[in-house]
Amino acid sequence: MKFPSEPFKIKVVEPIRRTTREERDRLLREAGYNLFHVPAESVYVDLLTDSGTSAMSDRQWAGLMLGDESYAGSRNYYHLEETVQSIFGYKHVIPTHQGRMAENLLFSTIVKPGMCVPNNIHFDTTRANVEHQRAEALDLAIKEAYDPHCELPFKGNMDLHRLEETIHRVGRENIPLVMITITNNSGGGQPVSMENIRQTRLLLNRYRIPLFFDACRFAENCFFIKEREPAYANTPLLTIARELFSYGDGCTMSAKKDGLVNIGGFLSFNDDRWVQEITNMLILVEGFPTYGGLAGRDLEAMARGLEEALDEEYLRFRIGQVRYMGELLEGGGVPILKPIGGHAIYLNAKAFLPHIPLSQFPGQALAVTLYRDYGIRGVEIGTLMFGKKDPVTSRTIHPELELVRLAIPRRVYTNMQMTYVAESIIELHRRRELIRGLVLTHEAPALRHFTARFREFQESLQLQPITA
Ligand code: P61
Repeated sequence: MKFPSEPFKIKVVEPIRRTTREERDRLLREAGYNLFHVPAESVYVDLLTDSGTSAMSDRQWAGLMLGDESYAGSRNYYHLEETVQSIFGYKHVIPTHQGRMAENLLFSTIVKPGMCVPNNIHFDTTRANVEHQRAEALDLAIKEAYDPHCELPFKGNMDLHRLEETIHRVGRENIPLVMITITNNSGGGQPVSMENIRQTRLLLNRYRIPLFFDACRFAENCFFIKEREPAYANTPLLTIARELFSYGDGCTMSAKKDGLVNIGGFLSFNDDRWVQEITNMLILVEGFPTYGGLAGRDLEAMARGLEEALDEEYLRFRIGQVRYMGELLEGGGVPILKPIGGHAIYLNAKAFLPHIPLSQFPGQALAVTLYRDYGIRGVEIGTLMFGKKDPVTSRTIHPELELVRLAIPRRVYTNMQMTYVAESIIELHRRRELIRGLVLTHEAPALRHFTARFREFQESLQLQPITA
């Protein structure tokens, strides 16, 4: 079947309150047209993120009741440790409350000022944590990763040529580790091939540089390997995962994605030299090493979720559901980033709204209209999130892509709700010229997308936008 139906039935339901367009219009005005400030209760289909928004299984919920809340040596920690070792294969397992803490512990231990950390594309928290150590976070994905139309099976791959050039340019002693993000979130949820990972390992062996994975969406990446890399067509997903991680020295993990939990993460690695310093820091900022900022019950849910995430039937449905919505949109003529990735659909706002100049935030205008007209919440990934000020002219430097991400939570929405989303966007696309741009009225110096405020652009009110 092209689009497998749900491999689960629904045991508990969470009613969604329907709102009117008038109500959403008022909420938007109150929120300064910033969707982070709209109450989630007033959203019909919430595609803001796939992080921490998964529905847990009955097996995970049952696991919560087996939570051992002992301060030290909780049995749930041992279950997590055993599960992580069996999938990822690394010696040390350090639980954290979410992914960015794993990043912080790792980088604050091994990255020093002036160093350089290459990645295919850093996610924003990873970049921020590298830069916090006053090191350079360098993105080295293949150049096709930046072309929204180029269809490659493994568009998340590392550019090995540029990686080797970088090693020569900055010196191996200034590269404490190389990271690979699977799947590549900032590049559209695109997978990395086993072959590319193997070649990266071989290259790094020559320079004795450690390789780490940002493993948030590892199960989805493994499914793409099985689907697209012929040598793995008949390999069980767990075997694929074990081989993939065997090429690395460790990983950071936000279990809020492929751990199928609402909170949790970990850092795992082999090197005994780092464990003492990292554990000391963990105790300082998170807690004792057998709970790392989480309750025993959270550890149990995470252990069970990691096992479930590699279930092939689940993944076939999961990847199929994202593809289902993407293909409906494409069929309806809506411009989207290609190929369709593992966890989200990205609307190409520049092509959707060619009449709105970048200075009027077409991505944000599209996200706002989607919410106002249909109760659907996505997130702008474009000028608002990544636009930078030129330090000399103070003009905005626009990022290459202007996108609206529709991230699909795991096991939460039915295909009928996905159909609703696709049909709404197709309808909106037909009357796209009625959508107006936005004028920025307030911005914070850093991570401005969380707190920015806007007003709607009106021809009669040609006030200067503050970014101009
Ligand atoms: C997301 F706007 N992702 O995609 P933590 N690595 C990778 C991630 O995708 C990721 C983390 C590390 C989110 C949540 C999010 O400014 C933002 O458990 C590839 O969230 O700490 C998270 O994992 C960090 C969205 C996070 C944001 C920060 O929606």
